[in-house]
Amino acid sequence: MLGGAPPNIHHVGDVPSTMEAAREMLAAAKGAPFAVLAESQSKGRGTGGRVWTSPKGNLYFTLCIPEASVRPEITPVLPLVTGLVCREAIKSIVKGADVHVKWPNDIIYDSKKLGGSIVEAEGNYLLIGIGMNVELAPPVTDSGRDTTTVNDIAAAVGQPKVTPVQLAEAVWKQYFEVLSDTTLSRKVIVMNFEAAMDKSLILHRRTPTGRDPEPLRAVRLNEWGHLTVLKSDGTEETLLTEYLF
Ligand code: BT5
Repeated sequence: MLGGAPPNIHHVGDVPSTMEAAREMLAAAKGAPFAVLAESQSKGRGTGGRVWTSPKGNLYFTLCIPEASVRPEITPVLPLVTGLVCREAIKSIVKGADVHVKWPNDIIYDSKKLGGSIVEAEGNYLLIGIGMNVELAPPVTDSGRDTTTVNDIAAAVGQPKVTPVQLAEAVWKQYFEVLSDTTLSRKVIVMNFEAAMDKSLILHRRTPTGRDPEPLRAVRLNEWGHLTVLKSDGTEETLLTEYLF
């Protein structure tokens, strides 16, 4: 039923974070899906309290989905769904875009970070926060990897520039298509994510002060979407909650 819903996107200017802007709109939405798209954020955030640098020109989007529209089987892998949806949204606009994902929540192009997502729950809603660099690639201020933009991809494949509004509408469309597809099992989502991962990336565990020097490589995902990595001593380890640069 949600599959064909036209995008209900509230456009706002500068906000601290679209996550909080969306929270303030939940009561008025009365259980219907909606989204917030901001021009810029003064306190954009990533996971674990990290900063999401949010100048004007990029996409800052929070999609608010009634919890009841997400099959319980899918809920544990929503970060993976979100990465796949963002990848498809970019590919639907920039034909031939060679975009990849990095476990659990990053969008990658040319080994650089293009975007990321966070999933939060509030009342009867799931809040899917998505940041994608469209025009500007902000320098990272911590140990994160280099950054890139959707319009770097467009330039590389000789296609017109993309706007945050175009991308937001494509994310909306793809997200509800995925949620309405009742044949899409958790296993298939995990397989699709694994197939879209850039396994050539050198990964590092995040530590409270930076990043662990040991280089890791993604090997495979299990049915819950947990990543097994290859360590420098040749042994493997399955990560449950660690986040990686
Ligand atoms: C993420 O966190 O990648 C999730 C980012 C979610 C941002 C969206 S914007 C709309 C909504 N409203 C919000 O306030 N947030 C969401 P994480 O995996 O923890 O990555 C954070 C790390 O990415 C930082 O520590 C930096 O290294 C790097 N980073 C920060 N800003 C970046 C940017 N604009 N582009 C690429 N990398 C960035």
